[in-house]
Amino acid sequence: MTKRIGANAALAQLDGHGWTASEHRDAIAKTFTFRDFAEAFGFMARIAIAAEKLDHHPEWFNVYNRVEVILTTHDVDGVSERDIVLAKIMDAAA
Ligand code: H2B
Repeated sequence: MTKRIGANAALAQLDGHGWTASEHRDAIAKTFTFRDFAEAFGFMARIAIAAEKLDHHPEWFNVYNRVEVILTTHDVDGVSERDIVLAKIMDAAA
């Protein structure tokens, strides 16, 4: 069973690395910037495969070399350990 831990508890485990708490909902956010679209989309392709394996999916928005990510767990309507796992995979892949 996935437990809601909240954005602040998650941020404490992601110390630094540019993650912030979303303002209007229990979620964490980060903007990744790459050299160009090919690198941004390559990142998204790698993360898409990891997300499928985890059955945990990001909300994201891409413009050219920028990928804005929001992580939250829909099943618990807030941030869970699953978001920390995906955030760390994203940081390692970027
Ligand atoms: N992704 C995210 N971010 N939160 C969820 O609660 C979630 C998910 N649930 N991916 C999964 C899929 C669920 O809908 C399926 C049915 O397992």
